[in-house]
Amino acid sequence: MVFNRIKKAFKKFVDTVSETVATKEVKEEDIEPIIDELIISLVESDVALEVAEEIANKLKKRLVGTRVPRLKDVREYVISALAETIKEIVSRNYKPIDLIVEAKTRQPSNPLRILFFGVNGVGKTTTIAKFAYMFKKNSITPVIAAADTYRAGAQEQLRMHAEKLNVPFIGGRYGADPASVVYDAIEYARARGYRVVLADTAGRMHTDRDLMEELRKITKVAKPDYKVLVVDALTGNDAVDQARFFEEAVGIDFVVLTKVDADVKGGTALTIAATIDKPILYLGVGQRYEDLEPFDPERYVKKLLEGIS
Ligand SMILES: Nc1nc2c(ncn2[C@@H]2O[C@H](COP(=O)(O)OP(=O)(O)OP(=O)(O)O)[C@@H](O)[C@H]2O)c(=O)[nH]1
Ligand SMILES: [Mg+2]
Repeated sequence: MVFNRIKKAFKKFVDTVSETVATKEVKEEDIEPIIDELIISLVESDVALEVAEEIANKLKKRLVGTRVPRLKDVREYVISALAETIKEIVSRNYKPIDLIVEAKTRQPSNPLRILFFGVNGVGKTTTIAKFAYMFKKNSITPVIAAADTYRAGAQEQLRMHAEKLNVPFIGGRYGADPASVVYDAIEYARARGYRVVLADTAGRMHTDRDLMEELRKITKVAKPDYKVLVVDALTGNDAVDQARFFEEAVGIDFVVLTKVDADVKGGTALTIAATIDKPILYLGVGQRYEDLEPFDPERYVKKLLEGIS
């Protein structure tokens, strides 16, 4: 995780507040300009304006009227106010789900179905390979359904992962009905006692009505237990629109935020956590199978503010 830009924004805020209110009571007029500056730098770090404003208001409430005696304490106080504020926001919609336990308690006749979708190139297929790896590490072999019958090379890409990971692969011919591919994979899992089906879908723009309708159809047929929106951390503010459209079309159970390792701005996670009432459950932090981390609000805040004190 890099998050350089957003880190800088928070550090500057802490520095300036600490200098300004060294020995006196924190007054609204003292920190107003600093707060305004924070809002701008947050927006420049891919934090949605409404979220930046929420952070600012919460910080103001926490800080104004406080009397802190010594310089060192001011700094500590500001950092902890910041940490509390961010934690509050990222925890708001957070609800952990233990997919391993769920899979293990599943009747083989009723496999756990997880459907992945999102716009083009965000990392869906890679994320599915990472999930397959995670399940295998926990002694659960998933079936992979390659319901991207649309993009040339998509089938081969996922088939290669399945072979490397040694998990069953159910695909379809180019142009085949993606819903039937998922259906076949579920039937395959049922017949052979596999407890998990991971279904990949073609990348689609959230604004493309036909493709969204197709996704709705896949959902109707597959009846997924979990509908997973995959979002690229480098997307910035558009992530909110993506989530809203997919939520409206098919519903979202949780979000996987990918390419966090390449995200120099760092605000997308905050934006998503604050604006979509669905949890981020995993972060993609690289291109290897191991590069999938459970999202944890506490750890996220710690990383975000690391090095600021
Ligand atoms: N650095 C980094 N790269 C990633 C991550 N996840 C995926 N990628 C890369 O992003 C590119 C696209 O990944 P795919 O998994 O093919 O994306 P997709 O959403 O399936 O793409 P379409 O099927 O074309 O819509 C690949 O080069 C991946 O290696 C991640 O967490 N970090
Ligand atoms: Mg793909």
